[in-house]
Amino acid sequence: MANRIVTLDEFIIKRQNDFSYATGELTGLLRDIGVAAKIVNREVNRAGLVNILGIHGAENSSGESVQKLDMYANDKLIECLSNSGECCGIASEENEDFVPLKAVASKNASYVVLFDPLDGSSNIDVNVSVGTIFSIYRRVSPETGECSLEDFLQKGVEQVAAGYVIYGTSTILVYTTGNGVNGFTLDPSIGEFCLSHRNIQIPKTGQYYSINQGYYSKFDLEMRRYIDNCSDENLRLRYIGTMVADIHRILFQGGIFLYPNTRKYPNGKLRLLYECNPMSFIVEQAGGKAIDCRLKRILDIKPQELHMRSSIVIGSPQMVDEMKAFVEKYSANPAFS
Ligand code: P6P
Repeated sequence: MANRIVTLDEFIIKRQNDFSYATGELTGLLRDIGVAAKIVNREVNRAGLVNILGIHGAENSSGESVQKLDMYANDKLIECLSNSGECCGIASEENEDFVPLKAVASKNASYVVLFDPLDGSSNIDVNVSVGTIFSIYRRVSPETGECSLEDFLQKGVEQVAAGYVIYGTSTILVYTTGNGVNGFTLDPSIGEFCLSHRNIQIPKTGQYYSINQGYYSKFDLEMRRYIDNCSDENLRLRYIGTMVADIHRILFQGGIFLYPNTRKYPNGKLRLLYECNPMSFIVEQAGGKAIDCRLKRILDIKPQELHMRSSIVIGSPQMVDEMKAFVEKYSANPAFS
């Protein structure tokens, strides 16, 4: 039947054979993330009504003031993952260090989850889309004890699953376990994420480029020349200021998103572990590419610390290749010539 509803739970269970580890483990994790997303969605939608807007007063590990909704989303994700029994630890943009979780059952949990609980939080107060980004690894430390930092500092190629939720005109959860990318739209009338975008394939090229043009004078020469070229090619600039929303558009319509290194952020602003790696896994699984401004594949970067930043160029494969050719042609860096 063409229009039969397929819920996220049903889809995960049907596809758990794709997952090379013990069946059921990933199902539990993804289900719990889906529950957290529904709870966060409810509060994001109510944020304008309930007094949870405004600055929470705390600061996160990157020295940015934390909005109350950030903390709420963070707490809900930790709570839901603690219940799963499959997660032995989490790392979050909002937590300085990783947080070991005591497995609910006596079993020793096998996975760690990293997340940005509410990406684009500066947009919350002005009703612009925000998102949640998550990244799942199988632990590498002995399953008998607590998780350790090495479980979290794995290369992006080691991810077993990654996804995001975009809280926009509708709430959509997009995820991959390494066998393609699928999207689920939340139907509030039944409280279920329902399959809405099967086997997402990013267009090979596109008409959009997404970058904070305000930093133009602070980019390296080759980046400024590439941006000029985008303008010469009559590409359209779209920049929301929420990474999830900017890349979600590109995933469906084609294009390229760039957050290069600047003077303020010499290694780029976006965090490797819970922003760049999961978004890169998803985009690569949809047929796209993701590199940093030194032209290194994002998923091959060895993390040095939890909140490590990276520059990123991500999107349609032909456009990323064109940008790479530009850097190789115009960069003064001998490494590229
Ligand atoms: P800028 C949001 O704070 C965020 O982490 C990403 O979601 C977004 O792409 C970027 O920062 C926006 O940064 O410097 O353009 O405001």
